[in-house]
Amino acid sequence: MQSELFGGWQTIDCPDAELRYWPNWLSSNRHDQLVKALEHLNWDQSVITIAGRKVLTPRLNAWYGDQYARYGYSGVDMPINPWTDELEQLRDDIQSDTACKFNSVLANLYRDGSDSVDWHADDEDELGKFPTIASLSLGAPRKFLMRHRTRRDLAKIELILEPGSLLVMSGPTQKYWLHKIPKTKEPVGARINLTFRLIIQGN
Ligand SMILES: O=C(O)CCC(=O)C(=O)O
Ligand SMILES: [Mn+2]
Repeated sequence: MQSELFGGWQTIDCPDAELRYWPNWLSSNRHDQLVKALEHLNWDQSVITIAGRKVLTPRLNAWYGDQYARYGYSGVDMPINPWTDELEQLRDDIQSDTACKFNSVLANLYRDGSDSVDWHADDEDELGKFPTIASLSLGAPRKFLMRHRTRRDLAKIELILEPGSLLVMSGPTQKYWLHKIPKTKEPVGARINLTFRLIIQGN
């Protein structure tokens, strides 16, 4: 199912999607330094509205980027924090390895196995029709699931996102597929995920 592409990239063959995975994108030294630095991000637990009910998201998050890059989901308008040195350096490095441009990053902190993100696609209008999302994982490995929105004949895709790995979803992926990080009863430590995005309509 997976084949070497170039450099550290592996393509993940999958209809209606473009997926690239780079298992050890970060060296272990840089990974460990980043974990320490990212603890100090401006973490917040958003209240989202689902089916008219207000609930706390089962994870912490923080939004960083260019000042005009406004972003919202599920009724939350996320306040934007200016780039930190670490996040800006990561953005530059990811831009040069993916040949894609990003103006913002959504950081997620999964404190343990009871934190999660439910089925969704990163398909908000401000990301454009065919968004590229670059997703960097640090800390505990967690399962990442994908399912096609309409094709029941296609099996779910299951990846373990390893610390230091970079997953890039692009092309039609968000239009056709949903993804999630399920809760787990396994004793897992904290995980940080950074999803670099390009917000097209700033105001
Ligand atoms: O934590 C992850 O790997 C995925 C996060 C995610 O899907 C999101 O922030 O939109
Ligand atoms: Mn997502």
